[in-house]
Formats: sequence, C-alpha cells, structure tokens
Amino acid sequence: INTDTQRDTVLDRQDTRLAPPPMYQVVLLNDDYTPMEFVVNVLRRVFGKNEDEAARIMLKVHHEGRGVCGVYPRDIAATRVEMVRQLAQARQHPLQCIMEPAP
Ligand code: TYC
Repeated sequence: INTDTQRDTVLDRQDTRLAPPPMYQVVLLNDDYTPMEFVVNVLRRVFGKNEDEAARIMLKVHHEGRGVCGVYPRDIAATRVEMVRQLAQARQHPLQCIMEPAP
C-alpha cells in the first residue's frame, strides 16, 4: 500500500491537500412566457444535457416551479447563470436562473 496519508507521514511534510470546493446548484425558475423549446435548448447548450434529460428538467420546472440544472464550484455555477441570462435577454424571454449553496 502507498496512500497519500502514508507518504505524508514518511516524508514528514505538511498536509498540502485541499478540501473540496463549496458546491452550488444552478436552479431554473418557471415563468408563464418562455417557450418550452427555448428552455430545452438552453439546458442542452449551457448544461450539456441530451434531448431527453433537457425535456425532463424543463417539465419538472414547468410543473414544480423550479429545478436543478447542475451542481458546480462557485465560478462555474456563476458563469452558467450568466450564460442563461444572456441567452434569455437576447430573445427577450423572462427566464430566470439562480445559484444557491448545494445542501
Ligand atoms: N412555463 C413555460 C410555458 O408554459 C415553460 C417554462 C419551463 C418556462 C421552464 C420556464 O424555466 C422554465 N411556456
């Protein structure tokens, strides 16, 4: 065996390993006006979902009011929220996207 812990002990060095970063969930919110097809396309383009998964998330948001698109470190979550805002604004859709600490 040769674990990181054992190597640190043998070499008597400080533990330089990092804690995992805090994670944030990106959440899409429902509204009455954004077309379903637009939301599906956003989920495919911004969050890398396939057609089936994108449709599943869109319908969950449509029926339940909100839905998680993905869970990421802070900067990646913030960038994806901004990409959704820009795509929605470009087509004048009221689509809202937020990030919140993952539970
Ligand atoms: N409720 C919208 C409609 O009926 C569809 C929709 C789904 C809008 C998800 C936003 O995040 C959303 N056209």
